[in-house]
Amino acid sequence: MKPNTTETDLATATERHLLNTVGVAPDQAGAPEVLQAVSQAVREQLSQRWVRTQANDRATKARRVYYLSMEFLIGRTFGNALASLGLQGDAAAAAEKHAKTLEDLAAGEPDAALGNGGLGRLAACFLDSMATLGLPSFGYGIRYEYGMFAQSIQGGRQVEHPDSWLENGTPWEFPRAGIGYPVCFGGWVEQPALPGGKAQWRPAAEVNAKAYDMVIPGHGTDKVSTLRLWKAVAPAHIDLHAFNSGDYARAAEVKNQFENISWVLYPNDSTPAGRELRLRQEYFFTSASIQDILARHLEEHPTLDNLHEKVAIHLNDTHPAIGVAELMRLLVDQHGMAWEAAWKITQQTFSYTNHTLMPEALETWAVDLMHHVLPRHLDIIFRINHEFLAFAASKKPDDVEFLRRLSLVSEGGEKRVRMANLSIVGSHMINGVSQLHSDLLVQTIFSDFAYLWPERFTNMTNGVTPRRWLAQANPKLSSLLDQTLGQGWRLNLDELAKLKTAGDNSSFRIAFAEAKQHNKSRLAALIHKTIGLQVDPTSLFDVQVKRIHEYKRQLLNLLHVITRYQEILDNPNGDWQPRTVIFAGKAASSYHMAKQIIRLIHDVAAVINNDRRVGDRLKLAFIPNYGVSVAEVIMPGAELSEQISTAGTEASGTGNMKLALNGALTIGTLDGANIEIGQAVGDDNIFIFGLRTPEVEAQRRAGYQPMRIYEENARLKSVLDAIASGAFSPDEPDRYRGVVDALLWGGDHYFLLADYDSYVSTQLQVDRRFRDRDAWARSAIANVAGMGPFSADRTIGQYAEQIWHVQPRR
Ligand code: 26V
Repeated sequence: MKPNTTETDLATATERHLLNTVGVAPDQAGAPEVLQAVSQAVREQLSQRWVRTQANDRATKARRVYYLSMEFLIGRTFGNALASLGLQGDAAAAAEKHAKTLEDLAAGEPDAALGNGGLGRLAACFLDSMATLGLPSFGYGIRYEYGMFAQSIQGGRQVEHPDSWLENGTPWEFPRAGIGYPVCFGGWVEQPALPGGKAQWRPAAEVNAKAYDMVIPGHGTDKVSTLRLWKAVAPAHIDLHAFNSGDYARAAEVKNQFENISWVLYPNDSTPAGRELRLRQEYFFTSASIQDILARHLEEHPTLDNLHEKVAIHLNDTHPAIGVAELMRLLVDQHGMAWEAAWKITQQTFSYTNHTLMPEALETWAVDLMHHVLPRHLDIIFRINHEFLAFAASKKPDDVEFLRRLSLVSEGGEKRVRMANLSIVGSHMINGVSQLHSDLLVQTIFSDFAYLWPERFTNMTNGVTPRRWLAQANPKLSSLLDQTLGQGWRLNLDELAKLKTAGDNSSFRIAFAEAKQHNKSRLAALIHKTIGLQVDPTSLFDVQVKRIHEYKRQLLNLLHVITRYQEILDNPNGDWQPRTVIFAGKAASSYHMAKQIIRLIHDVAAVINNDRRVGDRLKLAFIPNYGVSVAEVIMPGAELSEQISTAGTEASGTGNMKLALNGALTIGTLDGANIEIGQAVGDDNIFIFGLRTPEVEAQRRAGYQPMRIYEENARLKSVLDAIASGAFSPDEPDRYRGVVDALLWGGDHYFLLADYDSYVSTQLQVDRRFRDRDAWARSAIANVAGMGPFSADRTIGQYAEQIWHVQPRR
């Protein structure tokens, strides 16, 4: 929607900003300066929308939703902001004056990579949908100075580099000088002298949380939303003594002790980081956010008694779960509310999404640590637990094990606070992120809670924003869709269903295939630019891009690659369908096995890509530094989407949705959202293989024996023997012993060997389908046509209606 302001002439504004804001003579401006100036011109227009949106919400005293998340994986903002304002044409003209294209400019913007993977990117897609649906909403998080590390590959190994995305500032944030809150840590609690009296927290330290707002433009609307990020700042009075006495080093050290809270994103994914600093981060941003929420409420309402009627707070996983105790503390200790009333309000205010079933990823904090960092909150958690267990005991008298499992505090060894349990007890709604995942939550890890409160558990299948993942990332396909369907799909993705018959139209199929070919060439160019490998752009582009994790089974994919390699050598005159297998993804810096898998991919690639006997029939590429911007090039160029996690382990997946939306066919297990994708695109248009969740469970119980599979399967044996004997690491033959041993002797926890045969034979079906280019195009089109339900607009619409009870204002 084009803005109706007095200055739509972006070119004029750009020249003004070059001179007045950037400080450069317009004829001297290079791409970075022009990017800065255009961004400033765009920022002005967003700022005006922002002010209007906020004024409107204040005037109507709107009920608002607050999305609390440790991570927001935003990526770049420039292109998205232009699209939302309908200013791409004007911006291109402004850039043209300086002999630049929009692509030249956009490439200079660093990604805002304030997240690890799926959970963080989902939060960013949700912000886009909340703004677009016009929900009165805020995201709240941390303004990390350093986001997700940058990955380079040296000698086949991952090397991590700091991501200093703020080095040159960002035009998309607005520091809010007037908005800050104290956040306290440590100290002790003075218990009340008389029963019914008040506890007093005497903290040992205090840090300031300072607000920085990022503007989140909506599409097809004047509404914008806000992502408020907190930066930790040492209080001004801090150790003035050291400073005054000239001990600057000591003064700096003390300052750092406070400010390090918002320095760096924890680069772990799905593994508990039992570090005190992370607990401080969680409390820091949660406390600041809730203080801000209460302050806003009290500006519009005389009392906190109606908080739950005006405020919905969503916990994105358990990372902000301490908010349950913090809201209780603020209501009871600071605002003098009675405990019972405060608890009712708290439960009605919070809701919680779980994003993983992996037991090792469920957060717990040692009681001793919590006592040290947040003594008052620990007291509050104990009281919540006491009352909760009394309630639970009334439902199943005499079942001690039941109570033990429900308790917010685990006993047996070191006592720990279970943040998922706290989140459930403190929330009125709890959801998983795909139908399978939500069902498994209720049947497995949360079954005792579901017994108490079945009505609190629900499903909200994830979605992705079609603005970034189709309109922006794939202009070629988008313009074909515009010609065929009109432009409405951007705001109503269900319109893609109209493509269902388009697959029958041969000229549409040809145009569709041309768009894919264009995007494959773009991806091939990225591969060449980043790793110097030439790939055949007519080969089948087979893509697995996501965090590197054992449960996602990149290694299973690699076993297939090696199988194919060996078979090509055995049968050099066979009629092989040429393939390019593409990987990208980061491994947590401390995750040894994941890093070994990256190294193995590189070692295998070095052998295959240089084997003249193979030629173009098989190529293996690892694209370094996977992130949002790299994904925007990969997704449109993919033909086959690898979604091969062990059934029951991937909560949902969202890359699966982005790839299918861009016309890739999925090869996948019946896991996470793959199941719903299959239902939406039809069984003929997806390649499903492998064990199902109950079968995995049954084999685990019966005693799974990977060694037997190895002994009985010559093809598999030959692949594993090659890896184990150093065929891909001749300079160090034992390098991958550990990787193979984990499968053969370590129990193959993720059932790679069990699924191997089914996977390899399904890959042959993929080849066969691909050779019939017409049939492939029909299936690819059916995938795009079926993706309507996987818009984040659908997901957010459901959250708004069923959990948050906030009204869209579109
Ligand atoms: C845990 C931890 C533990 C401490 C260190 C930092 C850290 C960071 C993230 C996590 C939890 C990661 C959970 C996660 O990303 N789950 C993914 O969520 C996606 C969105 O719902 C979903 O599509 C993926 O299937 C799921 O793996």
